[in-house]
Amino acid sequence: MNRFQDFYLPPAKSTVAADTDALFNFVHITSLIFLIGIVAAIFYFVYKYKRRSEHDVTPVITHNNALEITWSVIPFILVMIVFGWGFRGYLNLRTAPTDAYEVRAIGKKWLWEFRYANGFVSVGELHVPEDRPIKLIMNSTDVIHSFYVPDYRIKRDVLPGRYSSVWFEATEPGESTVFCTEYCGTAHSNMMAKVVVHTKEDFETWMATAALADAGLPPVELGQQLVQRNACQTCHSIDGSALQGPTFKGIFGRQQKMEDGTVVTVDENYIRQSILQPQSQIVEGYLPVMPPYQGTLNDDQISAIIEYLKTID
Ligand code: HEC
Ligand SMILES: [Cu+2]
Repeated sequence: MNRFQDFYLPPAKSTVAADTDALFNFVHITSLIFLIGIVAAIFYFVYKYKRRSEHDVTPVITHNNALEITWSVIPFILVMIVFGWGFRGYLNLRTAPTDAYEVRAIGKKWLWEFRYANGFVSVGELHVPEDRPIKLIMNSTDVIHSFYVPDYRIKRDVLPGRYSSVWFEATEPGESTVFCTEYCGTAHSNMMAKVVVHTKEDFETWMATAALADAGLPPVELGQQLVQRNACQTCHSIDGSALQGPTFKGIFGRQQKMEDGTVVTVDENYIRQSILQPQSQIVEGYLPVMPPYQGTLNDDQISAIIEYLKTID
């Protein structure tokens, strides 16, 4: 059964998933029954009505009321069932329960950013409690993206200059993957995030500690946390290996050659500029895939990251 599940549909981990899957299965199985029936009928008729002698003549049949009504009414009923069922599901997906917990989601080339009521911001990770409806209020800072969580059977476009929303209720603690399903440029296929579902109690603790965590941390430690929380390490290693971006190892003070031929020394202002507007100077040999953190990281946070980067050598 599990192997079949893997092959067929992803695990169903939201309250709406079962109904969506039931409709999907209904369409799938009905189509299969018709496919088999029609193909069988074709073979049967080919055999039954094949020409048996020189004198076989095709009879003239103009129409058959009973047959015509049957083959119109049955598909009509099936289509109306699919329509009614689908429309009910669609309305349910479009109207979030009024007690939903709201989180802001921002799509940008090429990451997902989440902002919570207590001011906490996380990149690439959406933290939610189980058994509670979550409403995402989404927008994009550049092009059209699309927020898709297969495990929850939800998908919704994320647009620049306008809010869209989607809601879900996770049924079990664990992790699920978010994909961007609207082609948005070079690193579109990397534009993923995960939903981390906590039990109710864990979520309370997470909320309380996440919001307070930054206050009073020494800059280097805060910087290290921010680098993790903002998914920098998906593109920057600290061990000297080049990922999508240059390594952070020994970054401070090194000479870096740019695409336009200039050589810069990595100092505070260069790092700050690289984080806020990465496209303004591109390091030679790399693609312009780093998302701008303008609006995501404030001055204190950038200073902390710089302090942390100084320590990696
Ligand atoms: C999607 C991948 C990606 C992510 C995420 C990312 N970067 Fe980058 N970063 C790059 C690439 C590629 C370059 C080189 C091209 C350029 O200059 O824009 C770069 C360049 C840099 C540079 C200049 C490096 C040098 O050697 O000159 C700094 C500093 C930097 N990133 C910091 C960060 C920080 C801090 C974060 C997290 C807040 C981050 N990056 C997140 C891809 C990424
Ligand atoms: Cu995208």
